[in-house]
Amino acid sequence: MKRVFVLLWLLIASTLLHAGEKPIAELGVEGMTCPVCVYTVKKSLEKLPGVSDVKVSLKLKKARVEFSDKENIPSTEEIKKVISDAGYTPGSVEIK
Ligand SMILES: [Cu+2]
Repeated sequence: MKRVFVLLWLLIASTLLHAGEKPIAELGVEGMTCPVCVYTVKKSLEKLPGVSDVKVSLKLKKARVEFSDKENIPSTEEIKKVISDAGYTPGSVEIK
């Protein structure tokens, strides 16, 4: 009986720990030269399904895309396509 409680507690604890965890994609973006480029890339990435937040750094040549749930993350190819369609060169995409 005690063991059941321990297992149940572990289950609840892990659910709570992962509740605030959102999937994130980090990618390189080459070719941005000014704040308008940053805005264009940001707006393009925001059109991907399930996106909850986008941050783009001109200095780091990187974009960070946060998704609202783990089930509907676009593929790295889809993410790269958005960047190239916007007129920029996508670098490697890392999904965390
Ligand atoms: Cu620009």
